[in-house]
Amino acid sequence: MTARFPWIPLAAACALVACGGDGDGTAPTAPTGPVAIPQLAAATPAALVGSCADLATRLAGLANTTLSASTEIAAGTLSVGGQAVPAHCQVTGKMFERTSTADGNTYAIGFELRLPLAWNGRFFHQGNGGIDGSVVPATGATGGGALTHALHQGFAVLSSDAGHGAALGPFFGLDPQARLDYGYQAAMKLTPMAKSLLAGAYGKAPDRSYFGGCSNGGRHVFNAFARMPDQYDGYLAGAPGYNLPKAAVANIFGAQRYASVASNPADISTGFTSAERVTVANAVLARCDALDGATDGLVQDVRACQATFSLAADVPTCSGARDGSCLSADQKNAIAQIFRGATTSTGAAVYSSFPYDAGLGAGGIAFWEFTAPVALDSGAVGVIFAVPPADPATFNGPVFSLTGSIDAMVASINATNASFTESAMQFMTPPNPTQLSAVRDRGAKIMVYHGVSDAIFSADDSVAWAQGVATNHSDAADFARLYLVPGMGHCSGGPATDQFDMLSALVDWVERGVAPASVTASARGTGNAGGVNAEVPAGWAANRSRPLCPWPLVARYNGSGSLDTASSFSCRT
Ligand SMILES: [Ca+2]
Repeated sequence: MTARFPWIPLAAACALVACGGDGDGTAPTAPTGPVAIPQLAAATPAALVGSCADLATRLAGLANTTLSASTEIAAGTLSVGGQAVPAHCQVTGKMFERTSTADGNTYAIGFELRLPLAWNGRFFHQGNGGIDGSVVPATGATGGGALTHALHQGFAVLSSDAGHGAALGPFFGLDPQARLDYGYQAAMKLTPMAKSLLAGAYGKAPDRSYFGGCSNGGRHVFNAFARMPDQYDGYLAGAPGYNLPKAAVANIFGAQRYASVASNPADISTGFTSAERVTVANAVLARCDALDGATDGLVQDVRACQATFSLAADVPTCSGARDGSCLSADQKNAIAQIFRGATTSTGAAVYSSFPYDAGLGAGGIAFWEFTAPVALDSGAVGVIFAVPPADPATFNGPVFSLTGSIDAMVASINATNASFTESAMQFMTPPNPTQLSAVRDRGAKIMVYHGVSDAIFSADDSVAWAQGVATNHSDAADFARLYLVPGMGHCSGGPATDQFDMLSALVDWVERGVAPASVTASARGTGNAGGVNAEVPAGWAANRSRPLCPWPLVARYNGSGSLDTASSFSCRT
């Protein structure tokens, strides 16, 4: 096989991150740690049994399931990230169709499975983003500017709407069961169905099963390893919103702070303009870029940067009118509160701090900071998470977000009543996500990635998770690793090397014992076949590469070699 990891000094990398393999794809060694972690066998290929067209009829007996169609999709009909999708069988259906006694609407868990005619023996459960509600094509895109995707690699891929359609928007939250399905129950109902369907389609159940997704999809991944650790062998979570209700309230808190300093009250983005965000990003770079040994537009040493950078001291304070090159004292106060982390009126933390990073000027930031709080977080908090839900007849998202009480919102996401027996913080979040003995002891592995410039789910919250896992498990690095992606926004984009194939690295770890000492990521500059990221800085090589390092290691410059090449950097403390 082709080595997919850059050459790095593994002795250094292994000082803090115990390595279960040599990192170059050959000669895996036995994992280390307090307990003997079993090595799972590699999946083996199989071919679809019989024709695709009659599959839906042939497998009609699956419990609580209606299969509506099975259709062969020719190779090249679909393309994802510049990669033609191989020939496969698309099976569509729904589970647990019902009429709600709460709102009278019809609900079901809509899904599709895409089954490669030439199967690699693996199942990939695709967690989708946002508030779900759509059966996103089951191609198994895994966040970042992926080099390939699971279907391309031969996985059978499942995608679902998590139990509600898109037509209702957030108002599915009026139905208690729809909330639970969105939170975690749809994934738990789909998992055995999908495995049974694959067994019928291929003549054997999947040898290995994976769960992957970014954002809300990453949240689904966290719920999967916390709630059904016996069902999956590998978990790939990007930008995991594993405290999603808290993050949504925190984002509304941010909107209220921006509104307080907006020059145009009708447009909260005027509280922190594009030019001002670039000014702050440049100030972060001026203070932090070189901390990793290379002045290259990337802040790799995230932790040192947070200890070094000061919004108050390192960004000019406007002496007169705001012109984009400075922040007013009030702006500094408001923005610093957001980065320190939203609080209630009594100073209690709502969610997480956010790290200062070089991607603050990117376009995605504006969407998450100024549009999402009124367009998305309002409905999520008010209708899907709150107990009781807001009255749809009078609910107004912008008014809710810009004038609502943060304290009341925090209370509402923790509330229950006779109809809604689980609070949002219960149904949306993984129970005990840092207690992972069940995952470890069966030989399963977890890989998490998070853009440091993500403005909606904080990389700091993922670091908190990794710290918690390390606290609970002295051998944490043998089964769970977090990779920060400097400069990257929410799942992709920003001034970053955001193209990587973490799924192949995960398979190598799960099935071959090759621990991912680093994962090579590339920029998607001009000419990138999988789609160009317009935010790659002009001074970078179009295909600049970097090692993504397992936290707490940092990609540091070796002192010589091209600043555009991963081999010039090593994962070190
Ligand atoms: Ca740097």
